[in-house]
Amino acid sequence: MTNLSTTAKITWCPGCPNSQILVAFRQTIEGMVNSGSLKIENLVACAGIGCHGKISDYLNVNTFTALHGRVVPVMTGIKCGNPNLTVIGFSGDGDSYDEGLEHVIHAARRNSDIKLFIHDNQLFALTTGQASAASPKGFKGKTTPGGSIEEPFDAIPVLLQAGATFVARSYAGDIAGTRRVMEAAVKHKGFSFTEIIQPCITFFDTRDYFKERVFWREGGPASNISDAIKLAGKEGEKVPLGVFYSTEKPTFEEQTNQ
Ligand SMILES: Cc1ncc(C[n+]2csc(CCOP(=O)(O)OP(=O)(O)O)c2C)c(N)n1
Repeated sequence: MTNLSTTAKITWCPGCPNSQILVAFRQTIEGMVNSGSLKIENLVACAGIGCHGKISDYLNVNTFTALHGRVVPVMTGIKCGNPNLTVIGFSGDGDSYDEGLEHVIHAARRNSDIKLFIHDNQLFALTTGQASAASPKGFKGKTTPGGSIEEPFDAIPVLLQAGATFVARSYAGDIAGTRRVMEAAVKHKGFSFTEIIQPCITFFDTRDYFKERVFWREGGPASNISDAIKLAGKEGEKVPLGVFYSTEKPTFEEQTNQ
């Protein structure tokens, strides 16, 4: 039986939902390996810089920790170099919506066959609580003591418009649900984008806020982008979870091998 645990000491804050993402991912991969749908030696888990990036220390698989905001080009390079690999990346809202947004959009546009998981805690956690592009308007942090004056970036509609062929949202506190979404994201052929709501219990504890508002959308993914954007849209105070869009298109790497 495959076991993805390592002996590295977990240095996330006790109770951090990053640990729940780690458990969901380990269970997803262990299940896929044990059922024969994935070979562990064919998996590469990449990570960006931030609290989320520590996940690479806690996974007994091939890993690569990229520069801040540069997890997607590293993943693309790995996949081009060896298209037989399953390439997964963990990133933060700071890492992928501030520093590295251009890479994410172009990977979606190319339908690069890589799987990106965003740990969305709506701020820069590792650097102790500055506002990120995902922080809500009014967010008070180290760089916005009077409250952020900016509207938050809503990634899912942008990624759908850019060409992502799989788009989903999950909530770290629901390990079983996150595991379901992760398995679908990993099995998807093409660019998969999954935003995982991951409250930062130290600098912006939104656990109670989200616990009351998240819900799993019934039914399957939408068959077109405008319906997918509607499915993913927040309805008043409610935050939908699930796979909003999933479609097949030729991948970037299939075409680079011409
Ligand atoms: C080029 C560069 N700029 C800035 C930093 C400093 N830095 C390290 S982590 C981080 C924020 C990470 O935020 P996020 O990606 O949301 O990850 P989290 O810590 O919230 O998981 C920043 C700005 C850096 N390491 N490299």
